[in-house]
Amino acid sequence: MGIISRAFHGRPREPDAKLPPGQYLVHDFPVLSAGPTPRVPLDRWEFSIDTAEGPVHRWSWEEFLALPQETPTVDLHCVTKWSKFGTGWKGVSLDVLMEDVESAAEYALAYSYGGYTTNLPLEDLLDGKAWVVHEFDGEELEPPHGGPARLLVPHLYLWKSAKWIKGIRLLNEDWPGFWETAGYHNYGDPWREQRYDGD
Ligand SMILES: Nc1nc2c(c(=O)[nH]1)N[C@H]1C(S)=C(S)[C@@H](COP(=O)(O)O)O[C@H]1N2
Ligand SMILES: [Mo]
Repeated sequence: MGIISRAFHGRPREPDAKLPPGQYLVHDFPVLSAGPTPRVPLDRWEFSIDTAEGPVHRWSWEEFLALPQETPTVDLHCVTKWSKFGTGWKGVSLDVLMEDVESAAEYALAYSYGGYTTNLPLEDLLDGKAWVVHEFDGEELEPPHGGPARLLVPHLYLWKSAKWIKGIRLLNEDWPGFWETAGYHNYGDPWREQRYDGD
């Protein structure tokens, strides 16, 4: 008996420990955008870390690509209930981008070309938990999925992973972003099913 019958007679599958409550698995990669896809020419692209007083750091596309790169493989969880396992990315850790930023800020507001914003505690961007990525699955990131570059914060619902990212503003108080002011949960932990305000 070959591989097929072995798979057929295999142990019943365990409930998937990698799937947060209320989520189902997809194998395609849905696109969810609240507006049109902004087109950002690379010679005009820039990414900044800034405070209310102004930019602390700013990188051109070439400068950004010259930073140390990582290739995280992560699971994605969208608040609309699809999850996608084992997605492969390439980009720069927020730990690198924040390396010599002196700030007592506790909050971050990611903002994008096109005007999208999303807020999160600064600590959720640090310690290997977040990246600004520019490649997906070995190819340059397509504009519908946030190219040239998007934020990737896989431990929170995917609306926190701002596409077409332009910068991160460091703040002493929390400023709710686009979906957070529209009734979504302020934090968005998929394991605690924090989908909407009040969850
Ligand atoms: N700039 C921007 N980023 C965004 C969004 C958006 O509308 N604009 N949508 C968010 C939401 S709700 C989700 S689920 C994911 C979808 O990412 P994808 O289109 O690559 O699947 O992007 C997030 N980042
Ligand atoms: Mo979403």
